[in-house]
Amino acid sequence: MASLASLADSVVAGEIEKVQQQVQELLDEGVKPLDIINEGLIAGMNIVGPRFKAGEMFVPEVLVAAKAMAMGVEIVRPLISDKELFSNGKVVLGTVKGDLHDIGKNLVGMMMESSGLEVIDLGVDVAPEKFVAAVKEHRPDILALSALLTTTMPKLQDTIEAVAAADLREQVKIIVGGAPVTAEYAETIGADGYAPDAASASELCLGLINGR
Ligand code: B1M
Repeated sequence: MASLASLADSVVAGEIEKVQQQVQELLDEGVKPLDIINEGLIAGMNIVGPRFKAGEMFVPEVLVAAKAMAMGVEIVRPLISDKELFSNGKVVLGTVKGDLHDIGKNLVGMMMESSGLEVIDLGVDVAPEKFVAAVKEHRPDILALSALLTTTMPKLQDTIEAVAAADLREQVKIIVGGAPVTAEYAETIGADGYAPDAASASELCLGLINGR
């Protein structure tokens, strides 16, 4: 018989079919959809995040675990409202202009979603004005910018300046990350925060949203 704890274990192991089967079994047993998400699927990703951060799990394993979680969520999703699912806040995320790297950004987005944050992912090669338009449209709590090239790091600053020029800087916290980015650099360009990896990025968002 499936349990929420065994579902979490299946997410960690990246066993997609088992996850789908267990989610269905739990629904048939009458377990609440939101409990399946929070105490089964997300609980699994909450184990993955720290293990990845500690170097005990690697990118391919994290991607498969995230995929397993997403396939489970897909079954339960139609039974839950957005408000219930994404109760912790909203993030607009993207890789800056000129930069096509998205593996790390996608991991960041997955970890954020598994922390109960709604993520609007604008993709790669996102111009400052497109970020500004998204902040106007979606009114996120956090704008999260990724850059993987030393040549595109200046676009982080350009984006922050564009948000300020549009008079939106007070409305949104801006965080930055990506392999060449450092905490010192983030401070120099006026970001509100920096995170070195995907698990820390979602922790940082929750901290900023809750005023910590
Ligand atoms: Co590119 N590339 N690449 N590349 N590439 C690097 C980044 C590079 C370090 C390789 C090298 O030379 N050793 C180098 C950059 C050098 C530099 O600027 N100092 C480089 C280069 C030069 C280039 C090209 C210019 C190569 C060329 O064409 N001459 C070119 C540029 C294209 C462009 O963007 N305009 C290019 C192209 C590509 C591919 C398209 C082939 C491919 C990208 C595929 C894709 O993303 N869909 C690619 C890849 C795969 C890499 C490497 C090998 C791996 C990057 C990766 O996905 N890492 C990379 C070398 C390396 O890192 N070993 C390299 C795994 C990922 C999980 O880690 O992205 O760091 P990472 O994300 C981490 C953290 O950084 C952090 O969390 C993630 C998870 O923990 N993080 C955030 C990321 N974003 C965050 C945002 C946050 C917080 C944390 O808050 C908002």
